[in-house]
Amino acid sequence: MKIIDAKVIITCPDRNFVTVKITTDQGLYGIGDATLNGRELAVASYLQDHLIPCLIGRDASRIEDIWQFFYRGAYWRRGPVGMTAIAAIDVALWDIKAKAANMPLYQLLGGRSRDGIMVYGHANGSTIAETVAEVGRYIEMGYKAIRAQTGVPGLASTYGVSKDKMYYEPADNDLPSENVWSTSKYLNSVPELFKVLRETYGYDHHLLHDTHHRLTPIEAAQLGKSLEPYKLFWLEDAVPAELQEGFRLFRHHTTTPIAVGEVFASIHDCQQLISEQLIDYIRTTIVHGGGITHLRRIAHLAELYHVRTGFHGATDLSPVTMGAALHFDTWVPNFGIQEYMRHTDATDEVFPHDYHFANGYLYAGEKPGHGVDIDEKLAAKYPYKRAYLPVNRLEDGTMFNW
Ligand code: GCO
Ligand code: MG
Repeated sequence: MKIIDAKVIITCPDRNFVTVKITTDQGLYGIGDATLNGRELAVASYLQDHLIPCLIGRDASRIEDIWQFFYRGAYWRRGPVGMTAIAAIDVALWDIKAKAANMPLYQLLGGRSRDGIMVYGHANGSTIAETVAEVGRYIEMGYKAIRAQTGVPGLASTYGVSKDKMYYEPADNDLPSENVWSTSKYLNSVPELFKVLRETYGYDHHLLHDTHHRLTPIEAAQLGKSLEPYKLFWLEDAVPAELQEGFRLFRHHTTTPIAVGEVFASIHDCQQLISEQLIDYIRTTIVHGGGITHLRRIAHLAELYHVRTGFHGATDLSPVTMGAALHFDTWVPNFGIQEYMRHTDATDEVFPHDYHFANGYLYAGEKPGHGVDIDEKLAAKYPYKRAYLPVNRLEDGTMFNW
C-alpha cells in the first residue's frame, strides 16, 4: 500500500489546528493532528519541507519503520516540533492501517480493556464562590471528575480562569499578553478553594488541580501537604520537570498524587520520573509525544512502576488527537483518566467525529480507523490567525514560567 500523497491543512475554526492527510494508492486516507499551540507554522514547515518529501512512495503499512526513519534519521532528536510532526504522520498511518483492517483502532491496539473513558472537565471562576458554582454545573452534567481553578486575590488574572468558561481558550492574543504572578498569594488561596468544595459537595467526586509549572519542589511539597485533607485525584505540573530528580523532594513530603508531562515530547523526558516512582500519572499525549507508536512505549514503561495515563486534552489538541487518544484509552491497561475540554461547534464541524460523552465518560466510536475526519472545504473557510499563549512576570517584573 503505497503513499501517493500527503498534505498539511491549516485551519482556524475559533483556534488554529494543523492536520496531516495521507493518501494511499488503494484510495484509503488517514489523518493526524500536528498542532503545537503558538508554534503551529514551525510544525507545518517541518512536515511540508522536510518529512513529506521523504514519505511519498513509502509503504503505508510500515508504521514502525517510518517512525524510526524520521526519529533516527533526523540526527537531531526529541524536540517538540519534530516529535509533533512525527506524531501526526504516525496517527495518520494508524488510521489507515485500522481502515484497511476494517476495525476501530482500539481493536488493532489489543482490544477493549474498559467500557467508557472517565474524563475530567474544567471548572473555573474568578472567585471561590464562582468556582464552586461551576463545579456544581459539571456535577449536574454528570462528570465524575472535575478540575477546579480559581482567581487569586491580588492578581489581575490567573492561569486556567477564563470568561468563556466551557470553551476556555489558552492562546489569547496576536502577540503574547503579559500576566503577573505571585507564588505566595497563590499558595494562600488554593487550600481554601478545596476546603469549600469538599464542604459543599462531599467526597464523591474526583477533584483535580493544575499549578502550570509555577512552583519549586519545596513549594510544591507545601501545597501538596496542605491539600491532603481534600483528597485530590491529582496535583498537576506543580514543578517544571527539566530537572526530573527535583521531584524527589516534592514526592517525599506529600501523599497528594502527582501528575506531570503535557509538555514532554519523549520517553526520555519522563524515564526517571517513572522508574523512581516520583509521579502517579503521566500526561504526555499522542500529538506531542511522537504518536501512538511512541506513547505505547511510555505507557508500558509506566505500567511497570504503577504509573497510570492521564492524557492532556485541552482545546489546542484537535478532535483528531481526542479520537486517537480515546482509542488508546479504551485499550491501554494502565489507564487513569482523560482530560476533556470541549471544542467549539465550529471546530467540531470541521472535524466530524464519532466519539461521544455520556455520564462522565467519553466513548470511542466503532467506525474503522480513529473515527475523526476533516471537512477540507469548511476548513478552507477559516484561515490561520496568529495566536500566542500568555507569558508571566513576577510582581517585580522578573520573567517567570507560564
Ligand atoms: C491543561 C493545560 C492547558 C495548556 C495548554 C497549552 O492542563 O489543559 O495546562 O491549559 O496550558 O494546552 O497549549
Ligand atoms: Mg496542564
